[in-house]
Amino acid sequence: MSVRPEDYASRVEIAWCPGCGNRPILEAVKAALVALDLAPQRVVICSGIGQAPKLPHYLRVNTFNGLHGRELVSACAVKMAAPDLCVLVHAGDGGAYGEGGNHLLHAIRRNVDLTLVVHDNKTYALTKGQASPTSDAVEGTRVTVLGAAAAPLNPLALAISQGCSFVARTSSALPEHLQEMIQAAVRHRGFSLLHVLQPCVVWDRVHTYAYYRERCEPIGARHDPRDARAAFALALQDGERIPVGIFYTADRPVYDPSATSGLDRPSRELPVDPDRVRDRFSRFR
Ligand SMILES: Cc1ncc(C[n+]2csc(CCOP(=O)(O)OP(=O)(O)O)c2C)c(N)n1
Repeated sequence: MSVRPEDYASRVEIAWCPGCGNRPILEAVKAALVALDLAPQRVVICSGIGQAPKLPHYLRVNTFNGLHGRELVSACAVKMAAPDLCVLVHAGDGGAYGEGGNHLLHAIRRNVDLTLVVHDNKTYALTKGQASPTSDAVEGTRVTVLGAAAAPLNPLALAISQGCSFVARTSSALPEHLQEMIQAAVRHRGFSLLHVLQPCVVWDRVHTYAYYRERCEPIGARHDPRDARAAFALALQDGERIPVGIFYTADRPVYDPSATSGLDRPSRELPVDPDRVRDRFSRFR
């Protein structure tokens, strides 16, 4: 049986602004999962708090909606308990690189087999436009009126420096490329970081769809994504052109806690004793 787009149709009304850069990401995720023939039952999308983390609400899919910046924590737990499921994480640049920065480092280090899609609108959109870890000049925001005081983080250089086993960049302004990159990230075995440059139509008047369409440039065929130094240099590239595509891939052992947990099966397959669970929870009453 092949999977159809209707299988992912959710009845939840979309609360994002018209033209929001999250919308093309939602469409591309749906198209990618259908193209990969992944039934919704096989997919879990974890997210936290923010505009980007609303994405799984708009798909008929398994979801865990947790705390801001802790989306990787729940995703790692899901993957440990049910390694056969396809796990994605959707986070804003604030959640992924600010509040959740610590978790990102350790997910990279462990090489947990999941895909983190970061919706980079260069602002804390849900809380009304404060500077985020990737803000450069925050023009148009009524909150951070003097602009960002600190230099922006370079998430791709950071991830490559830590040996992240898949690092790619794309944009909401390039829907076909976006879908292609999501498919590649999901297919990769190990931790995938997909950085998506997206406009925020309310709080940022600079980084529009046209801005990204004019500047994004596919990485040339001469780049070898297995070459960490070349990937790092590409990630540091500064200027008018924004390289998009796969920066870096590496074959690294995937995190497998079964070797040290003493369990012979994923915890999802272990029998559950309801009395014991009730007893555990009663301690927190
Ligand atoms: C630990 C914690 N810090 C701060 C907040 C407040 N807060 C909720 S959403 C948000 C901004 C989200 O920005 P981002 O993660 O970039 O996602 P976006 O809304 O831009 O998609 C903030 C600061 C929170 N809920 N929890």
